Amino acid sequence: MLRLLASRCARGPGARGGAHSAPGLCNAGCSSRCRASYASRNQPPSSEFVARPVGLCSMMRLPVQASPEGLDAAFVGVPLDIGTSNRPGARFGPRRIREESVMLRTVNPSTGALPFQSLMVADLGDININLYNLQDSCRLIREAYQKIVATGCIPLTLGGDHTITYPILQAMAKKHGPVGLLHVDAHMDIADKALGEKIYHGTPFRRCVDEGLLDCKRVVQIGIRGSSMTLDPYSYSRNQGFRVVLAEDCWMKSLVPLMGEVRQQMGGRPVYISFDIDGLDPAYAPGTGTPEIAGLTPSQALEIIRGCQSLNVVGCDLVEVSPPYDPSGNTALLAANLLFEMLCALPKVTVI
Ligand SMILES: [Mn+2]
Repeated sequence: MLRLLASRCARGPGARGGAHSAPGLCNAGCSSRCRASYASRNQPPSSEFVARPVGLCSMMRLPVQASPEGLDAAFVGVPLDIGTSNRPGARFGPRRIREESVMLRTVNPSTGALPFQSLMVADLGDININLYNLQDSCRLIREAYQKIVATGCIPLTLGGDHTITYPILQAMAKKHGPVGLLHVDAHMDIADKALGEKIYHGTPFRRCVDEGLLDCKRVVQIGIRGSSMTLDPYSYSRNQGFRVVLAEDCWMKSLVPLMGEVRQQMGGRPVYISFDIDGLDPAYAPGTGTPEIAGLTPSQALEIIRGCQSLNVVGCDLVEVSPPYDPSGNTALLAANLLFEMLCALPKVTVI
């Protein structure tokens, strides 16, 4: 009877710790009988039994909970955009990404990854930020991430502008020591300051270098392009030991060979993935703050993320989705899918 209920229900044990759910109810409105009948890990509900628009708007319709205790990985929103230099709107990114994530299913037939059979995953909701103070927002983000990673939970972050990666990496380095970084972006984000300010979305990796948060011999920046104020804008990154892969060196190529080299370079030590959606071409991802023409394709993005399988990934983010510039929702849809692919590439995910 229980087996029958489980196979027909297939909603998952959504009630586990659901801070925003009534006891016994998951995001899809599932009864407590479902929880008793199901395996011990959360998973997105099947659209065979639960209509896609049903449920609270969480990432992949996973249960929302306040505590990272007991989780192997968690989606976390950071709705901050006061570090943006041009178009604002990334504060709405996490909600929009969650909305489009309703299309995501449980397994990855392309890679054979079974993330929800391998890991306990939930949505931790959003980090509260101070909309009127960027420094204070960084403190709030750093403190929240220190608590998340202290439990062993791997955060997958829904941004938010790229400023947020700086306090996240502070928390990462506190736990793991200097980390390797796979950074996909149109921009290197290594400016020293703008308008006299040392913290905004153009400086996160400069600040990380200043504070020794990165293992600079294991930093790779992919998709870099666009006009500049100097003819050698790459010198700072290269002088730190970063590998800078320009977008034009990726055009019309598979990035599988590049990722083979990246895996060699990263080895088995901790790696953080920071994916700025503007690394992709604005034809695919127009909803972003600082678009640059002639970027990467979605299939190249998949090659990059899938190429991280087997690495010691300790955290990931997907930043700079700006819904006001994303009328079709395609940018958020792409972001939701890339976050799913990151989940599939985490260590301890079974691959068949
Ligand atoms: Mn960026």
